[in-house]
This record gives sequence, C-alpha cells and structure tokens, in this order.
Amino acid sequence: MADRTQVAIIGAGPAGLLLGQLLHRAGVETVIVERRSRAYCEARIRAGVLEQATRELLIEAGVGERMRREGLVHGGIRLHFDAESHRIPIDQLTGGRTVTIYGQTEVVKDLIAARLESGAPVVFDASDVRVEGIGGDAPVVRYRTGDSAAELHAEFVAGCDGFHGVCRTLAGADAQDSWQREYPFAWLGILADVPPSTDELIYARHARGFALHSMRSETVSRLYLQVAPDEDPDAWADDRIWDELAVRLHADGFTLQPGPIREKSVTPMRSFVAAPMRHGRLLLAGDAAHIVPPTGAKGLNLAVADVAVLADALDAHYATGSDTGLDEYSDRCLRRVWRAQHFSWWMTSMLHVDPRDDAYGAELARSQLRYVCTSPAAATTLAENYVGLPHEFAVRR
Ligand code: RFL
Ligand code: PHB
Repeated sequence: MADRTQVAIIGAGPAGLLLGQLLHRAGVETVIVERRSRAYCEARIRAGVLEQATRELLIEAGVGERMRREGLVHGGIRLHFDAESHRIPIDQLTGGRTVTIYGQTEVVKDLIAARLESGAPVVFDASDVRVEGIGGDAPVVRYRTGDSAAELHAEFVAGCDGFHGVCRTLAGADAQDSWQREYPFAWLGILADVPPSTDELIYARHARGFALHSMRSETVSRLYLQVAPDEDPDAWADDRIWDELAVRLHADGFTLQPGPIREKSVTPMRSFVAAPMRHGRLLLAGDAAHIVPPTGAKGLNLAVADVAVLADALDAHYATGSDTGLDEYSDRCLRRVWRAQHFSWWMTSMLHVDPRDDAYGAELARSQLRYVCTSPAAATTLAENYVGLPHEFAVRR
C-alpha cells in the first residue's frame, strides 16, 4: 500500500468514494482509508432519493450505468393528511426536473466496484485511524490493519468519515462553530419484500405521527414510521408495523399491501452544522460536516454536492496552481447546506407530530400542508428544494 499520496480520503461512504472517483478521473492521486469492511459498507441501508444533479454527476463520473437501468425516475410525490391524498407534480413545477429512486447501498456498491477496477488504492478494515499535522504542509494519516501499523503522508486530507468520524474533531472547538437541533422522535425503517403499494413516494402526517412509503425497486418497499427516540425495534412485531403504517398512510383510494419484512432499524433525527468546512489542509465533506433529518431526502445529495465542489477545487490546485476553489470551498458549500437545513427542518416540522407541542402547533402544521397542496407558489417551494436547487457542478477533468 502506498505510503505517500496527494489526497488522503478518510471514509468510504458516498462522499469519500465519489471524491476518489472524481479525483482519479482528474489524474489526482488518492488513498481511501475506511474503518469498516467492504461487505459492511455495501450492506448499510440508508438513503433512497437522488436529486437530478446527483444523478447527472454519477453518470458524468462514469458510475451511473446501473442506476440508469435500475433506478426509478419520479416526477412527483404524494402528501397524505386528513384521509386525503394530494400530488405535488415536481416535474411540472420545476421545468421538467425529476428525482431518481436508487438506494445509497447501490450507489456505494457501484462506486466501490469502480474504485477496485481503477486500481486506485482503498484500505478497508483500518483501525485506530489518526490524522496529524493538518495545520502544516505535511499531514500524516496513521492507522492499523491487522497487526501492522501504517503511515500515509499526504498533501491534503479529505474528512469524509461521517458524523461519528474523527476528522471533525481535529480542528478543535475554538476553531469551529457548530449549530444543532435534536428532535423528540426517530424513524423506525423497514425493508420489505413486497411490491410498493404506490407508484410515487407518500409522505403522511397523521395524529399518531409521521409515516413514509418509499421503495427500492418494483419488488422491494421501504417504509418508515415516526417513533420515540428510544424505541426498541424488537417491540414492533411485523403485524404491528403494517397495522400502524396502514392507519397513518390511510387516504381515500389507497390500500397498503403488507409483506415479509427483511430489515428493521431505528434512526435518530438531528440537524447539525459545523463551520468552516476547511481547516488548513483538512477539508470536511458530507455527514462529517453536517447532518439533516431524512424527511427532505437531502443528506446523501448534500454529500455529493460537497465533493463536486471539492473535486473541482483540488483539481484546479493540481492542474493550474490556483487555490481560489479551495479558499472558497467552505463558503460555497455552506450556502447550499443551510438551504437544505431549512428545507429538512421545515418538512420535518410540517409532517411530524411533536410530543412537546400543543394543539395550536398541530393546526399550524396542517394549515401549512393544506397551503402546499393548494397554492402553486407553496408547492413550487417544496418542489424546487426537493428536486435540488441548481448545483455548481462544473467538474473539470
Ligand atoms: P457516511 O455514509 O456516514 O460514510 C462515512 C464513512 O466513514 C467511515 N468512518 C471512518 N473511516 C475511517 N476512520 C474513521 N475514524 C471513520 N469513522 C467513520 C464510515 O464507516 C463510513 O463508511 O457519510 P457520507 O459519505 O458523508 O454520506 C452521507 C450519507 O450517508 C447520509 O447523509 C444519508 O444516508 C442521509 N439519508 C438520506 N440522504 C438523502 O440524500 N436522501 C435520502 O433519502 C436519505 N434517507 C438518510 C436517509 C439517512 C438515514 N439514516 C440511516 C441516517 C434515510 C435514513 C434512514
Ligand atoms: C428512502 O427511500 O429511504 C427515503 C426516501 C425519502 C426520504 C427518506 C428516505 O425522505
């Protein structure tokens, strides 16, 4: 394994892997260091909605072929509340833009396959990953694989190691501002071997809480229920999950088809931003720098938007010696990050039942939903944020 590289990438999630792919195509050397196994990274079930610009970038980066074949292109979403179903025609409201339903798990598999095929180095199962010297010109990444210790000298370190990684903490509390909000609820998510009962995603608000009907393919459904943050997934037998989903998703003309549940887990909900996203030779991207609650389907798309800007900035540094892109990296990304923070918080508060809230708060949320379903202006606000505001996706190769 190389002991020297231009850019050391910490983390093989979507952010780290896509950055590696874009830089490889730009002729910039990278080594990816990941603490989990390849199998673990390829099995993690998470996001499912790709913005149009995310889809376009994956295609441009040469990893979009299977997504093009298997991804489901959606031009709208449905909102269910008060036993009524309303459609938001996202494509009509945004000049023909769409989202693609394709699991993050599949994106990660495609990126790992491309990485291995390219021959560019990736280290899985790295333990004790430590990064030193980000304030100087010669950062070092130290880690262990099995019994042996390794040292990787780099010119830059990309911190793509997610919310629980090590990179964000390197700058020290004094050099970083952070903002956060914890929500008094979580999502119980299931993956079920049953054809989706709907051809478009359904986001539902019910007095008993939020529910979401999503999907992975024509034969696999992905659904979520709002639950308490400390909910034990084992307290939810399959029948109880399907019964609760049927109650919350109910609307005239809709029938939920239950089926065998393959996977079940509880995800906490939080909003978090750390700024700046650059500290000397360390560049943070994706969940390492910011988290959104999943209601707006923005987390993966933000990670992709960050690395598009970062790949361009690093490419310019090596190709032309210009550091303008690196100097502007944090500010450029944070503008998009805060827009997505607001949208995700807004969708979350409109669609969930906050147990701390009073009846007045619940009526405000229902009024907002009715407004979105009746006013083209309000619907367009939802649609243009959901499908993704224009990216600055000028990726040079
Ligand atoms: P990841 O995916 O967490 O990857 C970080 C990687 O770093 C590794 N790592 C380390 N490696 C080396 N040394 C260390 N010390 C390390 N510490 C950690 C980890 O093992 C991992 O491989 O972050 P990245 O790449 O920034 O990607 C972000 C996305 O994963 C995340 O934002 C989305 O999954 C959020 N999200 C959604 N986003 C969307 O855009 N659309 C959606 O529909 C959507 N739905 C969701 C979601 C997240 C969910 N959960 C489970 C939180 C639905 C759910 C339920
Ligand atoms: C998913 O399919 O996992 C999914 C879809 C939409 C969201 C969040 C998650 O807002």
